[in-house]
Amino acid sequence: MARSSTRMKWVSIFMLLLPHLAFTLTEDGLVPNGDFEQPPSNGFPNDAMVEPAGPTEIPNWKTNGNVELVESGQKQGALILVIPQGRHAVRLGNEAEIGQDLTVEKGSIYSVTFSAARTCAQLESLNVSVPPASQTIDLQTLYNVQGWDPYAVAFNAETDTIRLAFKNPGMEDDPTCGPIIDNIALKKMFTPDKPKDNAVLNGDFEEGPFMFKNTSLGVLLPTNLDEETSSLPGWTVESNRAMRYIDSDHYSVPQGKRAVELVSGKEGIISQMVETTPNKQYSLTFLLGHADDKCKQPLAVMAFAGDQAQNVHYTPNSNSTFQSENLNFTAKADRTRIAFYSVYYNTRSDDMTSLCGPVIDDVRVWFSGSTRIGVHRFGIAILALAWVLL
Ligand SMILES: [Ca+2]
Repeated sequence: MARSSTRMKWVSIFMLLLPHLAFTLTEDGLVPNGDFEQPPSNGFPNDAMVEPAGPTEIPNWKTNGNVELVESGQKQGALILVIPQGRHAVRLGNEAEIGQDLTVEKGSIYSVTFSAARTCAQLESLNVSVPPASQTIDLQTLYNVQGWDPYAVAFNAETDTIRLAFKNPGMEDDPTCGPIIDNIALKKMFTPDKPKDNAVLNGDFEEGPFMFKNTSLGVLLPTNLDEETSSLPGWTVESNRAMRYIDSDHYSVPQGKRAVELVSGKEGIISQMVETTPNKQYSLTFLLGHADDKCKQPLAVMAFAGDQAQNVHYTPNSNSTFQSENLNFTAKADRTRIAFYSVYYNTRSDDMTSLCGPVIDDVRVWFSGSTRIGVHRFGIAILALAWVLL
């Protein structure tokens, strides 16, 4: 009784604290006018009664070059422009740039989520920068049939005020053939503590980039060669092609609310360097499943741990959307690389175009020796207990 009332007291203290926690968390999300739905002082270009004299100003943003507010239904030649969210977005012409100054916490890692769509250029790319960091995202690969995708890139805030900028580095014959961007959000990354009995950091993928609740396309994670600056703390996307970060609101996720879908075949490698003790035996365990996104089977991953590699096929099972896998290895050094890629290039069976693949989650690396002793001891304890009870 006393214990339950103490628990109630703690629960009520926690409930009292909740609104304050939520207040701090509201910092994560859309940047000011990050969805470009805020009307310019002279109205949206298509609503204007008279042709505007100069380029339209975009509230909260500074622009450079041919930046245009575009609207859903708007055409470019025979092509209807893709607007990722709401009614408006911006299109960046040749070498055009859009940027915004933001106040952040110096020394923290931030991840920026944004949606991008291609228009008419063949080799479209987008440069995302927070000086001195800068990354060019390849928009050439269409990951899904809707024509746009959310992406996330991370950076380290070296100052309290940063300039977040998006630039089209292209030089096309048609200067308006540039990418469309929309839905720009920022999230301060938090690095989870290293679990006691697991050498993998963020092995359950629960900490990751900002995701919009109403967006069902997941978030693509392009290459991040620097493991310290990752939208997925602990993990590195080593390859040219992206991973898809998925949520349980829109996909099947084996554990918790988030997981990673390997959508780029052998060209999409995700890895982590984990701390190990040389000559000790370890187990790499993980959950392998499907995302419930009509992905055409077979699904399989190649799992690596040090010098061990194993090809694992997903076996469809009507009772579960995932299965548990294990790979044993002996550590050769004090750091061991674990990595995964998809063996096949999969597409959705309904549109035959959207990229998909196997899902991995709950990745763990542990001493296989010590675990066995633990299970053994537990067995003895059960036997002893049974003997006492009898
Ligand atoms: Ca998870």
